[in-house]
Amino acid sequence: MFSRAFHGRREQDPALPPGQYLTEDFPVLSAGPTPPVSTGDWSFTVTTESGERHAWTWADLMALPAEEPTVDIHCVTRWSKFGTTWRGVSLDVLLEDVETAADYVLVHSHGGYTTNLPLEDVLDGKAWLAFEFEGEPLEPVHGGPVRLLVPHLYFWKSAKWISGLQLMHDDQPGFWEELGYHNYGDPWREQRYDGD
Ligand SMILES: Nc1nc2c(c(=O)[nH]1)N[C@H]1C(S)=C(S)[C@@H](COP(=O)(O)O)O[C@H]1N2
Ligand SMILES: [Mo]
Repeated sequence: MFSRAFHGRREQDPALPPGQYLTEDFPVLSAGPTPPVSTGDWSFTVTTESGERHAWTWADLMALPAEEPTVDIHCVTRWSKFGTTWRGVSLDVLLEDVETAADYVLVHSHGGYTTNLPLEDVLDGKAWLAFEFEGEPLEPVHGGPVRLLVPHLYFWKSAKWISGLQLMHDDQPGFWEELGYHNYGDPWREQRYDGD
């Protein structure tokens, strides 16, 4: 009975960032309609700060070595989901032969969505171009055929329907970052809004 006193206040799950709750669902959060993107006309373009372009088709992407990361995801609207399994190509693989001295990335999506990140946050095994979720092709509402997956930051950085990366010397805010969300978005430091 005495032990109740110690358990009266529920301990925060150490894997759950501050201010988040766990969900088993996979909510859909989109700032606009789902753009029609098919694998047949899919392409991914990296533009460097000097204007050089590198492009991949769906067949190019499929020919690259893929990984199956299992990661926790955290949305700024406070839901988190543990142990999601994806299949995708690491950005390390895609950027391997891209010569750049850029420090920042502006991610572009079909439909006009953008989000910004330091380049180092998409390197060293921290980001993927994901095309499967839990063993199935990624559904269009969740960004299919291909979305960015950057699980260590709030999920708005994981751009759905990704079309390209723009490498830049100077940082430039994306869609939500312009509207007052935090420029970096680390869920462990609860960087939800500008000034957090
Ligand atoms: N292109 C695009 N990517 C996007 C968004 C969007 O509106 N458009 N919403 C972001 C936000 S706020 C979140 S939380 C996640 C939601 O992904 P989901 O709908 O698969 O849960 O996608 C992110 N990527
Ligand atoms: Mo979000």
